[in-house]
Amino acid sequence: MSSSRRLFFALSLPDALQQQVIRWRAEAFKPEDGRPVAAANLHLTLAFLGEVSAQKEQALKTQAGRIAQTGFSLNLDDLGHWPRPGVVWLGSKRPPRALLQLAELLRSQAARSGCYQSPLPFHPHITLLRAATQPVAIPPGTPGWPFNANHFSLYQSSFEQGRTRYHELAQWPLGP
Ligand code: 2AM
Repeated sequence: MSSSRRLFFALSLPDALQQQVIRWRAEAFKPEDGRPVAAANLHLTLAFLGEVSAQKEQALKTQAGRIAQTGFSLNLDDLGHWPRPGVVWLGSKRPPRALLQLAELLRSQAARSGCYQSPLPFHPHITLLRAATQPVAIPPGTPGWPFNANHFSLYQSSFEQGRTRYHELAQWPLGP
């Protein structure tokens, strides 16, 4: 019997940017606003896959490897709060077309492989705080970090010793 894993495709944040974001976050929000996501867990999800069998995982990796997509730069200059899932997020006021195309491709490949895809429009974001279900004073802006994406990755999400951990399983380059 094959085991299944909880998987998603995402862009990871460079370590230096993770540190800049968490330093700024500590100043920008109050402890009661929500539970901060650990620096190493900051990422931008491209396609959430859910529980995936080993066989399906292999097929999704093969399809991901066929993607020929250029790299891109995005400016992390937008902030918002979704009270229902309790998420405070960092995003981009003008997400580049290449980012939207990459996510669309991964999401349609996932759907064709039988991974349920939300009908809600894709809104690229990096979750900063969770359990943010009460009103949050969102700061007027961010320092506007530029972020160059030159690869995308497949991650496994697991819950170990009371913590969510993301393990990178594979990565693929984004072209020049
Ligand atoms: P979130 O940060 O907005 O919660 C790993 O769990 C990643 O997959 C997170 O970035 C999370 O988005 C996203 N995710 C989790 N469950 C999801 C779902 N049912 N649909 C879409 N994305 C999901």
